[in-house]
Amino acid sequence: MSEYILHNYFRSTTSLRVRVALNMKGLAYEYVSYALLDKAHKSDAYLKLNPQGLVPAFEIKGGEIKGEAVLTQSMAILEYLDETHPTPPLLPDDALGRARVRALAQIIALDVHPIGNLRVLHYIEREFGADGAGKKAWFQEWAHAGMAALETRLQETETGLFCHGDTPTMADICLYAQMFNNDRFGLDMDAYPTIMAINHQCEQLTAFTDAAPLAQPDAPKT
Ligand SMILES: N[C@@H](CCC(=O)N[C@@H](CS)C(=O)NCC(=O)O)C(=O)O
Repeated sequence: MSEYILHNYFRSTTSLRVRVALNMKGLAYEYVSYALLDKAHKSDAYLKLNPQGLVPAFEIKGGEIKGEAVLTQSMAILEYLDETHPTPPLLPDDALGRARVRALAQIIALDVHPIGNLRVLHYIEREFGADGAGKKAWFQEWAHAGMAALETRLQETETGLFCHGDTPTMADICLYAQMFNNDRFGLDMDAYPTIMAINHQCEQLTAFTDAAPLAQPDAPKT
């Protein structure tokens, strides 16, 4: 039995972040899928793991010595994995660098991702009558705001092949994951060449591509 269980869903980009980090750290885990469209993440059993009713949840079965725990919130899980398995690091070793990487990651994780979430889209549909085009316009408004700010920040000298230097950090993990949402909503990325170049670098790494939605066991077979 694996020490770790990831409660997640193939298309969930917050889950994808955790999958990349686990792959980078070389940690095996059990994959448990929750079909979001079937509301599997709203079952009583899942709400005991994460009362927010959102994936992912990360279960640690460390036995008597390490104890057992369920972690929620993908960015907190990433920080936990980095603290407990420091190699390779997901954050730079200097405080200013860490602040920069966290800020880049949070442009996506805090300011862009939440507005495209299923429950938010369902709400604007239900309460304000937003149709497919309306939901797309809603997503694109906020995603462009975030991508434009990120592209500007990536002009800073600290940027290398990746968001911060030449090795991937949690900022790259968030960037790579968000690209799948951008793609689903047809976001035009022409104005963001640095983001595209960094995403291309991520696509060269199996830790990233093995975490991609279509590489997961619950993805539809084509
Ligand atoms: N801030 C949370 C967000 C988690 C989240 O929004 N998960 C999405 C999938 S990417 C979800 O469970 N959505 C289900 C819903 O909206 O009902 C995190 O980073 O873990």
